[in-house]
Amino acid sequence: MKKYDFKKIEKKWQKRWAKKKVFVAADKSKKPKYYSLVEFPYPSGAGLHVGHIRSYTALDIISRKRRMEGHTVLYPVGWDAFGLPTENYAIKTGISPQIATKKNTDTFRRQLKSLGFSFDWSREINTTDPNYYRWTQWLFLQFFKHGLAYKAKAEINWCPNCKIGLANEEVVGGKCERCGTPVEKRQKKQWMLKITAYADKLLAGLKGVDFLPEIKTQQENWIGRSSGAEITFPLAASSRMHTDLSTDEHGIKVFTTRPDTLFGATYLVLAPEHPLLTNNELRITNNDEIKKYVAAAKKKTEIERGEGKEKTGVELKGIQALHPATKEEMPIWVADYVLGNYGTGAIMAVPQHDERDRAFAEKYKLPIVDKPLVSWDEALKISSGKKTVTYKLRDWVFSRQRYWGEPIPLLFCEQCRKRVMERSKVKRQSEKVSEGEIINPGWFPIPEKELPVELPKVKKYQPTDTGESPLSKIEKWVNTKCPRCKGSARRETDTMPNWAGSSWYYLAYLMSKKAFAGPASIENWKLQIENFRRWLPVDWYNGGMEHVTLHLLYSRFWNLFLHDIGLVPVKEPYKKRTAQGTILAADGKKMSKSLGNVVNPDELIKKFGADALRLYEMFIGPFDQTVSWDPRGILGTARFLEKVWKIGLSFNGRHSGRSEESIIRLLHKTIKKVSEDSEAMNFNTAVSAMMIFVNALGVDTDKHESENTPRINTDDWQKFLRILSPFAPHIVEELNSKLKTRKATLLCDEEWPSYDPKLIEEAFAAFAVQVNGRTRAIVQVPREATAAQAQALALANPAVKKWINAPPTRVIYVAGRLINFVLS
Ligand code: ANZ
Ligand code: ZN
Repeated sequence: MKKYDFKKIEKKWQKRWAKKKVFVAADKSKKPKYYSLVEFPYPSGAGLHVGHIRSYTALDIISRKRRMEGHTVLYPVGWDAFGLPTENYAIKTGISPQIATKKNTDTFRRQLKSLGFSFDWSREINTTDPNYYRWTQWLFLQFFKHGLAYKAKAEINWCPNCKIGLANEEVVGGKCERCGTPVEKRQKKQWMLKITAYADKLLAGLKGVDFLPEIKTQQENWIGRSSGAEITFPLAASSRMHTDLSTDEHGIKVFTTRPDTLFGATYLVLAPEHPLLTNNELRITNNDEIKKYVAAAKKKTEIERGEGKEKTGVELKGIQALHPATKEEMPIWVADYVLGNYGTGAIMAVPQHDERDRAFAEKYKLPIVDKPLVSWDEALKISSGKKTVTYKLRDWVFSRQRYWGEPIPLLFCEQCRKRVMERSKVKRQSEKVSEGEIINPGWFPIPEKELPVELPKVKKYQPTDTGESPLSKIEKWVNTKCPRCKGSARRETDTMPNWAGSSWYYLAYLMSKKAFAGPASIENWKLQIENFRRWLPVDWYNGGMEHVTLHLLYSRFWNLFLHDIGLVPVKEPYKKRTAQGTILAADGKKMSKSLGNVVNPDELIKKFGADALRLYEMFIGPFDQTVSWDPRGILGTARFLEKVWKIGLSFNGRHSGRSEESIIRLLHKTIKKVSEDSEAMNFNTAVSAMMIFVNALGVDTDKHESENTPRINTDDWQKFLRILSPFAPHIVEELNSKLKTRKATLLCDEEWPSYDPKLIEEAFAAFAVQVNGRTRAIVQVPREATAAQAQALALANPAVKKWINAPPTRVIYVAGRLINFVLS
């Protein structure tokens, strides 16, 4: 018998699919469209991870199934290639990120191709390709022009030893990942994207999409909308140096979600960042103590402050606030559990109702009172407060002082800054000045026709000592001409964060090759809208749970904005979003190079074949759960494929008779199960249903094929191959091509089989048979049996018979379930 030579078979069919362009998605087709999307990989030096394969196989199964169901399917892939590891590698080795990226993407591409995924490779993209980032830059400029990009001071993580700004993931336990020096917070002017302007739209959009419930919850919590009220507590007159200032001016505004607890408020707490602390109009007498406390608080992270075990604080001596209702004096404290960038940066403390306030009051012996609640209306009338809404969501810091990112396509002109400032006072006037230029005086977009602003070659990838990006050292690149006054200007040297390119990649896949490589302009973009209309929204998007608060939110934000300015036809880019669970190493730890527990897919493919690996990754456990890799697990799926191979070879066009009745029933049951389980992402149970089916065919793999009597005919067997095909696409193509009775078509082009619901019903029904209400036996009765026939069968059962010592006076009969013989 011919051996199952997966190496040859898999290569052969991968070549044939590519040659026939079966997975190239036609923009124009009468069939309904289906857009499947997986998070495109970051091409790291480590190569493809088994986690990638889990996600990509899952949507490959869906995509292949959809094709068989009659859709034109788009399942694209590309490279999210800007990012830290490549940059750090360049800093260490001097090898340019461009060269490292080319090498890594070549490896990834080879690996993905060896798995037989039905990707449309003709649409491959790479975020570091200047053609790609020309558009990333152009899209950024749309945000800028509409006033949604602004430069402001933001906190960065600063390593005083390496003298560079660190990304959050490079800070481990408060220390620099490379050198272990404690990281400091520094204020630096950064470009920000105003995602907070879209907080409500991002929330509202969740109502109409089919995201996993936990994904919706995480997005909602991240946005963190709280409705409450702002209440002003005036300062006691004695607090002020100059009594002529109005009370309002020096009142403390707090944000509360519980205005009804107003009467229980006994003291106020300010965040260390609160401006009142540095107001020298006030008679604060312990300024030194406060300064010390504030300095210490600034070293802590927001998380340490919020979740710190022991709350600390310092009282502001010499000043008092007044309760707006009782006019009683209230102490004012500064404490770092109150955050400067949330609400108003000040709270009214209600130890009676709030646990944190109670703990703090007990520690510092502050008054705790027991007061009734009042209605919101009443509270708001007393304090003339107003209802407000706050969000946890912060604007998105959109610049980094690093090399390996998209240059931010702006320049600064000092001469023009003054002109813009004047013009914004006189309200815009005739010369066209965009919103972005007004809120960022002196900053101008690089003219569209000069895009992309390409990354210049540098000698050193290390950020400068001052924390500026290495680009700032290339004077020739930095110095440019102002497009307005033609005077000298300087380019922005910050680059975009890792998240930029992935914010719109689902659109990039849809752009025509010509437009993609062409100039960035509104005209060129608008030519793409027909394609956007054809393919959007993405029908099914699968990715990691770790990306649902950042990437998923960011890309929804970009899309909502682009929709608002008429550049995309849909509000929400993704109709459905699911997530796969993590695959841990066999030891239950995260797979990592340093622990030496990483599974190498190349080796597995070499030893067992891509089909066995794909199947194992689906069989490993429930798709949404964390699972541990079992090194022996793949043996099981490999053995299953050997059986399939053996049965498949036994068909020489000879089984044209009827399949065995029980096999037909099981086949239809299996079709139903695989269809439904795949849609519910229960791939593991779909695989096990197919294993059960193959076992039922009862092939003894030790016997020669001619010794096994076939119990299934060719057509039914081919139906089975069709449902297996999205899971193990290569072996089924080979076996299908051997079915001599059929014309040589590709199996992946065939129809997804349907099942006959009548054949799925169980042939027998299990009746509980009772005598005088006590169950004596469970009896299998054919479904087609009449009531009389069923009763006869039940009476014939020895376990029942022995209790029947007289003719029953009455029989209670519940079809398909119960027969009760009542004897009197
Ligand atoms: C009085 C009160 C009484 C409060 C009570 C809560 C319970 P969320 O739901 O997260 O929005 N708060 C306001 N600003 C804060 C800040 N900058 N840092 C830390 N805490 C702050 O929480 C809103 C509540 O958190 C607000 O309502 C305020 O405490 C506190 F029984 O006011 B509350
Ligand atoms: Zn100028």
